[in-house]
Amino acid sequence: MDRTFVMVKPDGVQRGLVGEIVTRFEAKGFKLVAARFEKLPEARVNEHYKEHLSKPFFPAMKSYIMGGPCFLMVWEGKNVVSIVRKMIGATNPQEAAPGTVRGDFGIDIGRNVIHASDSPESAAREIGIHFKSEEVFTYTRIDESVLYEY
Ligand code: 3AN
Repeated sequence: MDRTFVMVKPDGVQRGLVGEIVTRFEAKGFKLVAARFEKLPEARVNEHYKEHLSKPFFPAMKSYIMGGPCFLMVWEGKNVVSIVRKMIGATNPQEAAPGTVRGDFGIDIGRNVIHASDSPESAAREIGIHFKSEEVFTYTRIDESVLYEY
């Protein structure tokens, strides 16, 4: 089954949106298989955002991401990477459609509430940065034939 890495950023945590966000993914049918609440260490921020290290917005983004605790998760389900990307909306909340997390709860690109992996390759990389394999659980939640047509 596919997996993706999702993180509620410090603005989302401080605004009390963790429960709302978790509820959306659970209600969609995805399974939460790992979660941790933590203030990200600098080395992992640099590793996670390594493609943005030289971008002009990086220093401000880094201090925002490290400015408070984040809620890190791994979600599992069929096509979870692309579906979660649709559910979080465009990077810039001003362009994110209503009904998406960023479209409903964000305004500025530098305070865009949530991160989710943009491809299966990114998901594997990001899950590996933030979670040990034993922190990602395999368990039975429901009879999945209720959820999937297969
Ligand atoms: P996404 O998070 O939608 O995958 P990326 O990977 O392009 O978007 O950007 C990573 C993060 O960098 C964004 N979530 C956002 O917080 C920040 N970011 C991207 N572009 C900008 C920008 N032009 N100005 C400020 N922050 C930005």
